[in-house]
Amino acid sequence: MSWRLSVGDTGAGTRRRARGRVARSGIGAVAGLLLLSGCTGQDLGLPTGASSDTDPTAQLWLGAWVAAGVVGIFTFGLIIWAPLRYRRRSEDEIPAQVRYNLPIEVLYTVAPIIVVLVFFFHTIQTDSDIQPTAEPTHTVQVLGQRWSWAFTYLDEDATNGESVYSVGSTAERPTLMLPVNETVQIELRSQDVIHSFWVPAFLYKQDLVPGRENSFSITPTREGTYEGRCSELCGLYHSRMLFTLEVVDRDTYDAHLQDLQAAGNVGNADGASITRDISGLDEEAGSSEDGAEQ
Ligand SMILES: [Cu+2]
Repeated sequence: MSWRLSVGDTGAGTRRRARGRVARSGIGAVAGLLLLSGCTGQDLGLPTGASSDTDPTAQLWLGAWVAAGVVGIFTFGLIIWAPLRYRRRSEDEIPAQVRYNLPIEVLYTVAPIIVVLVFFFHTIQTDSDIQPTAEPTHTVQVLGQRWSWAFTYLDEDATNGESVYSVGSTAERPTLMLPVNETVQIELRSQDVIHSFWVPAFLYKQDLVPGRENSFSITPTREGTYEGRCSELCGLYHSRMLFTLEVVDRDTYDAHLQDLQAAGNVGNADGASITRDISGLDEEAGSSEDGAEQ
């Protein structure tokens, strides 16, 4: 009797220890995932949106995390549970040897397909939801060329209808200035290869494809300075293809355009000689300047 009791106690102790290990592994897995995501705890690593059209993307992001969390916990749970549940319990016992299990094979084929289809559906839906309905009041043409940007502000009132531009190089990142709470049409052109216009705080990016005119409109909602970059690998100095986005009040925006006009940056940067050597390779060769790496 006492022998049986002692065996029973040992079994319960083993189960408790096993449950403790499962709990610790689960907590470790969740903590690891959060750490990997660079998570702030609030937006799960997503930048705080700076335009009027970021909500659908933020919801998709959150939904993806919830789905990944459920699938992850279920999968890790099975991985930990199966070897514990079906472990060898004594020296002279061989656990049941299973060759195949049709229902389980169907399950792990069909379940991932359903997950992918659900992600696909929500991604398409989000993509159509984030197109703003407001009419743009400004148009900025973004010209990409290895490895920098030129921004042309088309037909602005502040410059009496003249277009003005600013241009950068790999050594000096250009600034794109946009007025807060006003809708801007962004027209994307490439002079050479495919680039991608990306402002992480807008939770949006779009490609610049040579020979094709892509565009989208956006309404910045928070004044501030934001990072912008090329997110399509476009050659040697792709990592230097950066720009600064400044979202400012309307007066500052108008003053900036007038400064560009006064500096003689009048016309359209597209095809202008200044953009032909935008990459600044000659400066690079004679310079020890490190530049900003992404
Ligand atoms: Cu690029």
